[in-house]
Amino acid sequence: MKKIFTKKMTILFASVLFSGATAFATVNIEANETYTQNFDAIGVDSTATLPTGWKADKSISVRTVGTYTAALTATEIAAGNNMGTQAGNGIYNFGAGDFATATDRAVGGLSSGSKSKSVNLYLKLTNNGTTPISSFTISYDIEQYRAGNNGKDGAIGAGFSFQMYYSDNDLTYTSAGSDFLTSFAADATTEGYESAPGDTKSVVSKTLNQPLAAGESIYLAWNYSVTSGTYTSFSQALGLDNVSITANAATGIANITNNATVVANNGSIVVTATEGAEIEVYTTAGQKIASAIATGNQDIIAVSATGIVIVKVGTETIKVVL
Ligand SMILES: [Ca+2]
Ligand SMILES: [Ca+2]
Repeated sequence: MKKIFTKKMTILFASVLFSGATAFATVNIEANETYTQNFDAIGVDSTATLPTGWKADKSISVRTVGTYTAALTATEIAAGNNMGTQAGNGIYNFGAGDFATATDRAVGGLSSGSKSKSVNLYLKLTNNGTTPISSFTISYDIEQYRAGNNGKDGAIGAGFSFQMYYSDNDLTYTSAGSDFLTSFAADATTEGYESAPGDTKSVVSKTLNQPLAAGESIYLAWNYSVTSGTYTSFSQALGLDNVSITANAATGIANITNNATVVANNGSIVVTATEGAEIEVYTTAGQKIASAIATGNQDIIAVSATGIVIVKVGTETIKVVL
């Protein structure tokens, strides 16, 4: 009798954990897989639920990323053709065409003079494979749903941009650089398009050089904000669409023990080993060029050498090609 009771309690506990799974929503990806997202499945509602693994937020600070954890799971407002000059600020569900019926959707933002100075779209990616991912090849479109002159007294302002960021802890976000910056020059007028989107700029097959160990997660954030300065009236409405992310397999990957892997990645050695294990990197001539103590997580060791190097983890060695 006692045993049966324990089993029931275990099942109950497991189902409670499972019902809370949406709180831990993520997009699973493994080496050599490609994930795509066109947002069309979110439908036409103003408050459309974002796809699994996606979140959004807004803030009153320009060019500022928040956190995936605290962000929202739905859009706030919808627009498409003929977006109004007085359209409200916030997190948008854009339709390419009539906002109430268009099947091609995108998500993004619109600033006002004092609110939604940043709108962020977040994606959590988890490596659910058994091998490390060395980097990501990423493509997406930024679509413009309203023109804006962004200028005081009719002058032409700075215009708006989307900048992609990344984070391995959802606390500190780092800009992914100019390859992932999409800027729109301010327009002559502030008005919607008869046929939206009025303009599209694409990021095509750019490399995000961030490795991701098996079982670990990386967070991406697309920040919509004014390109420079803090003046955000007469804003441009921009949305994100057609995201494609390929997880690149590591070259020179080696399982050197049951619980350690070594990967060469663009000038770095990426080691995942038991905490406390001694890591040493040697040239083929036997000169030690780097060393570290394993943290138990993914350790990235910068190496200036090219070609073959020898990596020693604990008592085992492996050759990798940089
Ligand atoms: Ca589109
Ligand atoms: Ca779409």
